[in-house]
Amino acid sequence: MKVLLTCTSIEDKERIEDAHDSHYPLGLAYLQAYLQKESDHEVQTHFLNNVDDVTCFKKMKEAIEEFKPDVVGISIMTFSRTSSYRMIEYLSEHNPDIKIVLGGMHPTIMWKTLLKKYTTPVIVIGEGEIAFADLLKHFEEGKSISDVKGIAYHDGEKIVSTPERDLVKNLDDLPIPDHNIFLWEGKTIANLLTSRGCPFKCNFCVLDNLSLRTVRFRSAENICDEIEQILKTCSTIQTIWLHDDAFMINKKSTMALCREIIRRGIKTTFTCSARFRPVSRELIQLMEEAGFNHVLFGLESGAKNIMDDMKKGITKHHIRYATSLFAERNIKTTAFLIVGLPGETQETIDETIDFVQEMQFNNYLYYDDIGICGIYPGAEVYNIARRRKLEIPGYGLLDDDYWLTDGDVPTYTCEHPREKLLQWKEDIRDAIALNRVTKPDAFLKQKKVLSSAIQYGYKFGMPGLIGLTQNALQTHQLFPEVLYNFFAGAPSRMMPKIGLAVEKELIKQIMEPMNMEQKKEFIANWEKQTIEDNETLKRWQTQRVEATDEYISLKKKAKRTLSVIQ
Ligand code: B12
Ligand code: SF4
Repeated sequence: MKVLLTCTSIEDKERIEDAHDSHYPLGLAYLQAYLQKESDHEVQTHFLNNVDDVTCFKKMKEAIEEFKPDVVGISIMTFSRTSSYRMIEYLSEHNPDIKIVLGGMHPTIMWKTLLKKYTTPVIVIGEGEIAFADLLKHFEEGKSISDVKGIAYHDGEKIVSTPERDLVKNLDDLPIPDHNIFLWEGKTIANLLTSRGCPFKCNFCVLDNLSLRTVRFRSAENICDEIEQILKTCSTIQTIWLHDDAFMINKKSTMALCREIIRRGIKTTFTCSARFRPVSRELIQLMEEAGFNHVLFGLESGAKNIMDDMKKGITKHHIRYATSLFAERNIKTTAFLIVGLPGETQETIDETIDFVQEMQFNNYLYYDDIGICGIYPGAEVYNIARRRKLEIPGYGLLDDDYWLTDGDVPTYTCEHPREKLLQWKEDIRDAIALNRVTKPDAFLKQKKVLSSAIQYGYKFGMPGLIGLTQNALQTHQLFPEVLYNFFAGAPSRMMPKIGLAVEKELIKQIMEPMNMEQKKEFIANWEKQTIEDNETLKRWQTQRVEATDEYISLKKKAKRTLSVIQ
């Protein structure tokens, strides 16, 4: 049979139109590889997430006319669902003989609702490799699909679902995903999964719907075979991104992977998203040796209550401990924040700013963007919003049928209006985003973390910050002293002085366009802020010392209760 696989256009405001270095859907790469190994079907995959819906539609029409598939499989995420709907409608109307199969996160969760709207597709619920191959075999042999596990479809007027299919137990049994479809010479990023699943259930996350909180790891050998294959296929790859649900969740597996990468002499860099626990000095050192140079953390909030309600299983102590360990190595750390999670208030926003700045002071955490809590079906926040009957202008009350409309993924506005959430987002950015440090208000909020920002700038080569620091050193004639301390083996002794010099340079820049009145006001605010900053710095110092003791006792407790992640 001829099988055409695709993932359709992501909604406009979310789409990144740079296909060159974009991430790609590993799910389809797994399906393609599995079908190629386990069947004789002719499979073609089209990656259309990054194009607008007109182009997406045109490319699919051409592919259908040329390839003449018997089956079209569409991978759907919530934010690509509307272009997928258009595809289903087109296929049902113009090519009714082609069988439509849907899979991915959105259909896995919303299969019932989807089948209310569309009668033709068959939906594969959950992991797709084995179920899809089984379904295709039934299609080919003309057999009833009622005994294919893990699917849902229309049987006449009735919507039926078959018994759940077991998750893939041993991930090493799956063939290595087919990266060739998504990689070409010139591409610098490749994607990889070392595990599937996460034992937690954060209130904004949907991932448990697919892997049912069951964590499975690939062997280090199997992963390294894939890495070597990627690097052989595409010589321009510089970084491999690990997209696991929860990479680093098991120290032993992470260390085994690092050791195998080192043993094989694999030469590339790795970026991973990760949790703040479990970590250890030994693990982070091994990661650096293996080539990990960027770790992205889901911090989400720095407020204790929100952290507890979020159910991520992470406390401020874990974060303090992890950031202090990462500060010792040359691994860039980025964190993500979400504004507007349930329970958010002005106090929790202030607490988040304070905590993030404290972390930035220990080891500068860089922030790419700050998200506003979106409501994805399958997440706890969606259930809360549904219960509270969130009103979405133009769409009435939020219920499952909302996802049959073309509406955007709504934000969690049960507790605060969107404008408030946007304002909080801006407040946090003012307090932590380096590119805002030349704005008077943002400067005042950020000045206490300047010296660690400078260290970060030098460590990871940020030209703007380096230039600013060089100028400050020159103007304040600090070069001889810096050199002296460098050769005396105590370069960090100079950091407070360097920080102050940069602060003075920034003050000069900021005050230049101001009139006398504005200058006076700014200086008064600066003085007030400096007194506050000194208090804050003292408090952070005490918290850090206290945190170490508390962390040790927490770790002992965690070992007993959460053996799965230790
Ligand atoms: C890589 C990635 C991206 C990449 C690429 C997306 C892609 N097309 O894969 C990019 C960078 C584009 C991306 C972006 C975003 N992402 Co993203 N992303 C991921 C990530 C980390 C990995 C995806 C992956 O490779 N999974 C592994 C494969 C094996 O699983 P899979 O894709 O689900 O496929 C399996 C099954 O679903 C099924 N299947 C899948 N398709 C099909 C099709 C058929 C026909 C069949 C039969 C079966 C089938 O079989 C596959 C194999 O078992 C996931 C988290 C995760 N670990 O899954 C989030 C995830 C998909 N992203 C998510 C979100 C929310 C986003 C963002 C909106 C985040 C944000 N707020 O900015 C943005 C979107 C905006 C944008 N700018 O594009 C959510 C999606 C929620 C939802 N309901 O759709 C996820 C699940 C993360 C989460 N914690 O909630 N993301
Ligand atoms: S730890 Fe990460 S993957 Fe696990 S539930 Fe929370 S957000 Fe989702």
